[in-house]
Amino acid sequence: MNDLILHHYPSSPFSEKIRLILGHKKLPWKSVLVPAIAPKPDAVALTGGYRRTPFLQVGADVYCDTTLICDVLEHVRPDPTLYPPHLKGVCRIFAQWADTSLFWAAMGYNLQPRGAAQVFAKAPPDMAKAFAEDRKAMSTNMARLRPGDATSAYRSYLRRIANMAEEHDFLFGVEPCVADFAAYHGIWYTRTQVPVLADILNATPAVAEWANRVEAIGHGAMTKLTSADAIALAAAAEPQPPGSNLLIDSAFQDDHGIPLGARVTITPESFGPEATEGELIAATRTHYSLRRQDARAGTVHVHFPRIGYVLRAAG
Ligand SMILES: N[C@@H](CCC(=O)N[C@@H](CS)C(=O)NCC(=O)O)C(=O)O
Repeated sequence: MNDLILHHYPSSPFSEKIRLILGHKKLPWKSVLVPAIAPKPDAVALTGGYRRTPFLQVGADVYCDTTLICDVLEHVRPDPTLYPPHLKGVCRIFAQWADTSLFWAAMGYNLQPRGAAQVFAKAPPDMAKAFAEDRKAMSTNMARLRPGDATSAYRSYLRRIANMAEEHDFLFGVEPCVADFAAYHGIWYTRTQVPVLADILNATPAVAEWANRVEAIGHGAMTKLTSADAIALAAAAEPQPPGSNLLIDSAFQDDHGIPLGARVTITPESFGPEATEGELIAATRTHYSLRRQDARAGTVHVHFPRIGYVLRAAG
C-alpha cells in the first residue's frame, strides 16, 4: 500500500482527531502542511475544490472528511477498532453529534474575542482579519452560534461528557472508540490553543482527566513531506478502481437519479461552499467517488462520505 499522507495544519481540531487515531492505531504517516485559510492551490490540485482540513491522500486517491478517513484507517488497521461491535450504531451517532453540535459550541466559545486575541497574539496584524473573513465566507450556508449561546451549550455538553467519563476511562468503556476522538478535538482546542479560556473545564474535572488520557495516546510515527512532493506522488500513482481502494463497499445505490459515469459536483452541506467536480465512478451506501484530471496531479479519485455532502448533476 502507498503511504498514508495527511494534509493538515497544527492548530486544526479535526486534524487533531485524525493525528490521534493514527497514533492509536500505530499507523506511520506522512505529514503535509496546508494553509489555514484559502487560497490553497496545492490542496485543491488534489481535491479538485474541497478546501476543508484535513484530507488523506494514498497515492492518487484522496479521502475527504474525517468520518470517511476514520473508515479508511479502520479498513487499513482494524485493530484497535474505532467501532466496537456492541457500540456500532451509537458510537457513530455520538461522533456525529460531537463533530457538529459539540464542535460548533466549543469553537463559538473558543473564538470569542478573548480567545481570538490569544490565537492571533503572535501573528501578523492582518492575520486575524483575514481568518475571520475566510471563515465568514465559508459559513454562508450555515447559522453560527453567538459567544453567549455557544458558552451555554458548551457548559452543558461538558457536564454530559463528564457524566460519561466518571463511569469509565473512556466515554463508552475501558478503551477509546471513535466517540472519544470526535468529542476530544474541540476540547483540545480550548486546552491548547486558548488556555486563557480553559477555566470552563474546572467545573468538570472528569473531562480534564479523560482528555489527559486521550492526549497521552499521541500522534505515532510521522515524517514530513512537501505539498509539491505529495502532488508528484499522486501524478506517479494510478488511482484505485472502486472495490479495490481503501473503502469497504462498491455496490451502486442510486438516491438521486444520477447514473454512474455522469458529470457531477459534490459540495459540503454546510461550512465550505466549494464544490469538487468530476465523473461519478461510485455512489455506494456510504460514499461517493469522483474521477477528475488535474494538470499537476494527473488522474485522481476523490472520495466523500454521503452524509453531510450534496450530490448534483454538473451544469
Ligand atoms: N466534517 C469535516 C469538517 C472539517 C472542518 O471543518 N475542518 C476545519 C478545520 S479543523 C476547516 O476545514 N477549516 C477551514 C480550513 O481549514 O480551510 C470533517 O470531519 O473533516
